Amino acid sequence: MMKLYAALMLLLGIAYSQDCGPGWVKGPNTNFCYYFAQTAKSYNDAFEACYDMSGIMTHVLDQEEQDFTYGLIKTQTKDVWLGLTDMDDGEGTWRWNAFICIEDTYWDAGQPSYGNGGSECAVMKANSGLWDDRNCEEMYPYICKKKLGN
Ligand SMILES: [Ca+2]
Repeated sequence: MMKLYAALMLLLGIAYSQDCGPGWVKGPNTNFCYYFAQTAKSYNDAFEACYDMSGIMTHVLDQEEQDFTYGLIKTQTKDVWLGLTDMDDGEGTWRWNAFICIEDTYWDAGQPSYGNGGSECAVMKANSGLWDDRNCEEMYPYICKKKLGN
């Protein structure tokens, strides 16, 4: 009976991991999958790349997702784009790129600073997990998010 149970769990596990697709990992909410893309791109190019993979640039809605996202990148040296920008609704009105209103925020001290000629896109810092606004043309790795089954 135990063997049957183990085999069943293994099969289910395989089925679930296949649902996210190669390179994607499940998040704390197992209805969502995340992809850490290590190739540095501008914000807009990263946006396109996520879209091409049936996802969007990731958003961080709560502490659980913040911790999970930082866990994906904390062994890295480069900061990573989040899908967070104020380029659409005007300076200082930050919004997740899926038109989701921003609620919990994890800005680093003194951020957003609106430096470098208008920093309208946000990264998660590899050394702390905190957020910083940067020039959207700068090149960083990025994280995509998609619904399981997409
Ligand atoms: Ca900044």
